[in-house]
Amino acid sequence: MRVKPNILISGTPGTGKTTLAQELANVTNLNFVSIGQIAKENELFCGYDDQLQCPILDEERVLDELEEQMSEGGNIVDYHGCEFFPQRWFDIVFVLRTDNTILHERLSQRGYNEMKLKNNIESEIFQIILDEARESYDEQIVHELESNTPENMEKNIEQIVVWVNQWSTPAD
Ligand code: DAT
Repeated sequence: MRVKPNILISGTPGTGKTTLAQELANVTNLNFVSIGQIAKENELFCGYDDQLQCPILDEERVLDELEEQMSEGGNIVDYHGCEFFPQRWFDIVFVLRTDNTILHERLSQRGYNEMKLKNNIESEIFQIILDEARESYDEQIVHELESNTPENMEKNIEQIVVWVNQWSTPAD
């Protein structure tokens, strides 16, 4: 049994996962776990996806790398996918959602080329990650969060902090 919860923050690139997860880690006593960063630091890749134009994660090695830390609890995991994690790892899953025009602007600013932009915007339109989350976890623990404005971000942080505090103090 974990004494602190594990949270998954997922969503299409640019929806605000890293911003939300880092801010949450600052205001709670949970660890920020960036899958991308861990993969980079430990070279946990096994190829390159030409269509999505990003390295392909060596999922098995990522899971091995994180198993012990996840079983201890107290982690906020940031990743633009969710189906390969074991269901037992997470107590709650948030999928951030952003309107197309806003997402387009954020990803253009990030310097994504036309094909990468198009693939990611389409992924958001077809709610690929939300569906993936609903298929991979108990629907009751999967929550869609709007992430268009700083006000959305603030409200999401507030709500998740309340949830974390309630989780840390189980009822009698
Ligand atoms: P991700 O980790 O999902 O790729 P990010 O946290 O890096 O996304 O955010 C991408 C950019 O968008 C970054 O400049 C911060 C901004 N942003 C994210 N969420 C936002 C929100 N709810 N309101 C305004 N700006 C936001």
